[in-house]
Amino acid sequence: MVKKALITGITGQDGSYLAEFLLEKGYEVHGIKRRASSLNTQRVDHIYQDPHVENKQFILHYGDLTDTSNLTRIIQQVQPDEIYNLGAQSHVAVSFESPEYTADVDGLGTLRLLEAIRLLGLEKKTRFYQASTSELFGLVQETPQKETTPFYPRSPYAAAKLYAYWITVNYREAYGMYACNGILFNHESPRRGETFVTRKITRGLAYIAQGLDKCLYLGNMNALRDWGHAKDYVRMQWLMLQQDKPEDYVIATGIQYSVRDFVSWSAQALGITLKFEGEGIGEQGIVTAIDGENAAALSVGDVIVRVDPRYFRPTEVETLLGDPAKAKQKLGWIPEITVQDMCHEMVKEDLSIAKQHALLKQYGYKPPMSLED
Ligand code: NDP
Ligand code: GDR
Repeated sequence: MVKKALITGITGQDGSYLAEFLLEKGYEVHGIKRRASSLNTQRVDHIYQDPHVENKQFILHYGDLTDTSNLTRIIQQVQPDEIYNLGAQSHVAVSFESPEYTADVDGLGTLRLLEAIRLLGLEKKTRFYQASTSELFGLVQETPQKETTPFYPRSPYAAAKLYAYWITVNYREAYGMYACNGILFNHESPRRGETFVTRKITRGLAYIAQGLDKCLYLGNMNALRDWGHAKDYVRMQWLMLQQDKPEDYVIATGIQYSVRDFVSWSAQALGITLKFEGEGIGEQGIVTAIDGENAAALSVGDVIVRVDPRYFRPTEVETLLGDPAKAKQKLGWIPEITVQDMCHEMVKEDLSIAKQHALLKQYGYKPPMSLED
């Protein structure tokens, strides 16, 4: 029998990698996408299958985590063996602007899925994965953070995810459902949304290097994060649902760097050496050397990074560092891609996009045929 998976958030970073991974494993993959006024399926377009093809392995359904009847109908129709709840308003800073919506999607959305499984009598058939987060640890009570570390959420996003975490545990205990939380630390990739800090840095510096922009404005560059690669982390999401009994796992690399480190590596990958001067709001990243052609648009002495307090959060999570010992021991999981290699991969992709835009600009947005070369 072909296994069926249903992924919420399939159009997001993790959803797209997980869909690829499950398709390779022979799953029939169903995903929920939101109706939007412009196309929002770019991350999964390469695995899209024409609706007229027979025996399709990849099927998208319109839906929304705020819509109970829609979710229930999709689950009833698909009868999934596994549900991966990756859909969320996932931006921490945005959650301060839209706290109620974030609670509805990230908190109640999880309850809606669990209730649908129960109402449809699928408790014993459908396994459930909840995308929990290191943001639950927030104002950290212990370092490194592990499965038993107390939570202290620091944003409406984290508070909503806290509800989702506990309701998942509760449905496991109350109804014997196979439901688990992956407490994932930050993970990134070239498919990361453009307003999360890593992608904002790689994209921003690539555009600056190509002369398409002047300066990258960031918030708290002292923030420390434990960054991994999304490809490594979706493997774990699947592994968690393949065990004899459902449990919650911390997924992290166990290594921590600052946002400033990530800026330095990204600049280096473009042939730019930066020195940081000043403190707090006055901190600047100044070019001290340029190597190669990628940053030919710049000169030594240019200030290309500045701090803008608009990116500070009302309550910040200053430091996160995970202890993935349980996942390593019980699931045999070891991350394969280092954060430095991931940074290089992201810069390479963003530089390629920036170069295309630079050419389009140079040719007045009507590039000659030679651009195909
Ligand atoms: P993304 O922001 O890239 O993707 C979020 C997905 O959720 C998108 O497909 C988005 O759709 C969808 N979505 C948003 N709102 C709704 C809604 N109301 N109904 C249905 N779908 C919705 O997130 P990631 O892929 O990075 O993360 C996946 C999950 O893992 C999220 O739940 C996130 O909170 C969590 N997480 C992420 C970590 C990370 O470092 N990446 C770490 C720990 C947890 P659309 O494309 O239309 O916007
Ligand atoms: P985070 O990721 O909040 O950890 O949530 P993000 O990349 O947004 O921020 C990481 C750290 O960088 C600091 N920072 C900035 N952040 C953004 N977005 N933009 C800036 O200009 C900037 N400057 C500094 C932040 O203050 C923060 O300390 C991500 C999301 O994917 C969540 O969904 C997920 O749950 C957690 O990771 C684990």
